[in-house]
Amino acid sequence: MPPLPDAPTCFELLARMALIRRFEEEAGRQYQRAKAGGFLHLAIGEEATIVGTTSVMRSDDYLIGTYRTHGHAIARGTDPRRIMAELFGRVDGTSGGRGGSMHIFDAERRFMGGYGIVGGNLPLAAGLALSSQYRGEDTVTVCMFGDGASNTGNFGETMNLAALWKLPVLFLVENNLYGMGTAVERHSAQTDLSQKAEGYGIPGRRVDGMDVIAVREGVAAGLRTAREAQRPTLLEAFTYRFRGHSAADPEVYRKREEVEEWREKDPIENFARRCVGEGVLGEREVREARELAEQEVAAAVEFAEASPEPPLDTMYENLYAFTDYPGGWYAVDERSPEPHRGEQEAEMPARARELAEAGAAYAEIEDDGPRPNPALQGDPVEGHARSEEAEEALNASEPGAVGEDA
Ligand SMILES: Cc1ncc(C[n+]2csc(CCOP(=O)(O)OP(=O)(O)O)c2C)c(N)n1
Ligand SMILES: [Mg+2]
Repeated sequence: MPPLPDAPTCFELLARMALIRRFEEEAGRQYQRAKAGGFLHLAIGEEATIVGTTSVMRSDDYLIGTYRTHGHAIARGTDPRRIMAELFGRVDGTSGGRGGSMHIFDAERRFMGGYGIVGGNLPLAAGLALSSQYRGEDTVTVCMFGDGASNTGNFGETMNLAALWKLPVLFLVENNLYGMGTAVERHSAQTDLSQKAEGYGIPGRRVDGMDVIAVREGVAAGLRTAREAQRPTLLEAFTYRFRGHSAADPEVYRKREEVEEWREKDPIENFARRCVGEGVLGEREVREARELAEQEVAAAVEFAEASPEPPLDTMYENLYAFTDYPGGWYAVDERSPEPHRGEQEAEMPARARELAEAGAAYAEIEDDGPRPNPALQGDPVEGHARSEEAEEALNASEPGAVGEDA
């Protein structure tokens, strides 16, 4: 068992885990009171994996997570008051109240979110690490994701590029044994998740994710490899969420005894006990850590309650794709330097619809020649008139049903 660090570090680890625990208990309560909206995923039980990781990161390193990341933001130093305000949908929230629980973000502390798409943060992590490499900085990206995310295509694609480009990134799979209600043995052919990137040349290790000190050691080693040798690693932390997947989870997929067994491994209780047992902290300090957490969370709720809702007329602010010209370019037609005509949706919505409908209409009929070319305006392909069936099908197709049959 790795030795305990000095007393101030132990106190900080304990206080941070206690704060996350208390914050999330309260977030769950506020959700039941309908003060917090949207979805709510709690990481109660996973605090050692979170705090162990961030405690050895540099303040200029990047962290990117999933939709279960209130704790990750708190561990990175984000003001809990602003996180609670985000859950409440208030202007003082970390995303101005527009993102909610799944989209906590704090660029200043290099906590890069907060993503609802399982595995969606992996390629972004590679991008962050690439930016460090590109700019010649020695910052490292830590990417945390779930066991379920290790089955996504994004996982393999990201491992490949990270290994190929020697990116300074540490992948940390928070293996809490379930992806929603599906146990690891039922969702992953390879249940030793630390081995899942070996085929890409990325070495893996396993750590006890319920032991904050073990996590620190594992993460510190991965950070060194990334920072000094520019090599990615994969760390698998065994952990467990004591609560359901989200606030609305009847938990029929696991037994009460299993949860009880894991509760015995409570990362906060056990760490506090060890610190006291080894004489590094006193009972008084343990109490103090809990009291501080209590006060900070009470202040967070008060702050969130007092923060106003965003004015309705700001509803469309900060939207990435809301302009007078929403139609992006989907591709570049290499045959001409001009943008592909069929792709300028905003300029010719009627034409775009017509083309889409034509595509749908042609889908059902025998192919007796070249299809219309969406790149060309006017009639379909030169010299090739629509067949009668196509014309009929086109006339019968409902306007507005664009793309639905395609
Ligand atoms: C691409 C995608 N597929 C499915 C979902 C629905 N979904 C949300 S959470 C989840 C389970 C993910 O499990 P895991 O990666 O182990 O993370 P955990 O919730 O255990 O932290 C699924 C399937 C989603 N959000 N995104
Ligand atoms: Mg999981």
